Amino acid sequence: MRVITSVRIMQHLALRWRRQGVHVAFVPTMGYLHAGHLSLIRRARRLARSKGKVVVSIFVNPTQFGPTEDFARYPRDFSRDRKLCREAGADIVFAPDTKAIYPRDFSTYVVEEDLSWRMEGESRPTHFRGVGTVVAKLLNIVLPDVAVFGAKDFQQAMVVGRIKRDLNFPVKIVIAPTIRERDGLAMSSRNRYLEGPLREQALALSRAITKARGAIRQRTAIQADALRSELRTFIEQQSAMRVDYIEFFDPVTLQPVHSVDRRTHMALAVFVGSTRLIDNAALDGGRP
Ligand code: PAJ
Repeated sequence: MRVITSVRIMQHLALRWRRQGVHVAFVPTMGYLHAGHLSLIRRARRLARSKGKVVVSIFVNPTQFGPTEDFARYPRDFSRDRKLCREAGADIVFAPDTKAIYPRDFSTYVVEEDLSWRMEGESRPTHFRGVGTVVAKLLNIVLPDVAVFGAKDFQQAMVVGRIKRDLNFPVKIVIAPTIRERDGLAMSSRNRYLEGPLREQALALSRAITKARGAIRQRTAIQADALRSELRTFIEQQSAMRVDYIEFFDPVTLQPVHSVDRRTHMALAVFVGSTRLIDNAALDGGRP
């Protein structure tokens, strides 16, 4: 496995692979890897097949963090990440520094204008502009045939899929399932912020999904507002928890629904102390 930090070297290698017909599978990440990321890398390994190449990028992208968010303290551990990438079957770790991706007079952004407004986009107004821009850049540098994203960030995966279609990126977008801890907590690099009793309280996110599933199993359709306030009360029983949003929506259009049923998708964002966690699931699924 090779580590590349130069944009030019990475793109030259990608162009050479393209000329040679080498199949490339790509997993973009911000590092501090956990089992969720590793499942994406293993999926990419299978997609690339034995003769193909797997590229993992590690880049904490400043443009997707708001001014009051955790960019500076976002966890980083490059030597551990590098080892994990090798073990999971990566061929290349692409780890550029900020200057390589954003030169001083950088002034071009990719803004998706339909799926981005609600949920994460409403709470984090410049977030998807940063994600769209860096993902577009990474796709142009790595030139993959397929890129793997996690369902953990469902809205992000949908926004990326729309950008790919709208801007004709010649790449296939694959969405891989959310990997969870044994007790249901969705894996996240931010879980490391959860100290003491906060770790236990954070279970309220996945439990809220389980509760919503239970509710629709008992009744055929439920008013979204009623279910939302029931779940908000349930979550905020925990002293350190504050709900940012709970949304029920159509999984294709991301349009909110008034009446929740088995076809509905649920997403939520909750502050656990000062850490903001997100989770989501289809309401007709098994254990979240
Ligand atoms: P990051 O949060 O590091 O996540 C990288 C990829 O791993 C994303 O596709 C995310 O959905 C996926 N992922 C995270 N936790 C997961 C879990 N528990 N199960 C399955 N997949 C999981 O998402 C980003 O970085 C950035 O926004 C990025 C796309 C790299 C652009 O900067």
